[in-house]
Amino acid sequence: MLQIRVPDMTCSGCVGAVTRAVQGVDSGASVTADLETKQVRIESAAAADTLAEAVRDAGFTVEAA
Ligand SMILES: [Cu+2]
Repeated sequence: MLQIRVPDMTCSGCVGAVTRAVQGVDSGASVTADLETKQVRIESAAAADTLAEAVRDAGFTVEAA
């Protein structure tokens, strides 16, 4: 499980983009996002660095949760 904070995630479209980025790395990953707290919880066997990089590549900021 990876918990990150994505401060520039502002709407459900952003959540969708983050989810697609993560699932581009691991199609079986599950992503739970909270727009209030900007917290994103990722259930995946993929490496944390790889997942974070994919979210960054999609144009988002990734911070420690
Ligand atoms: Cu958005």
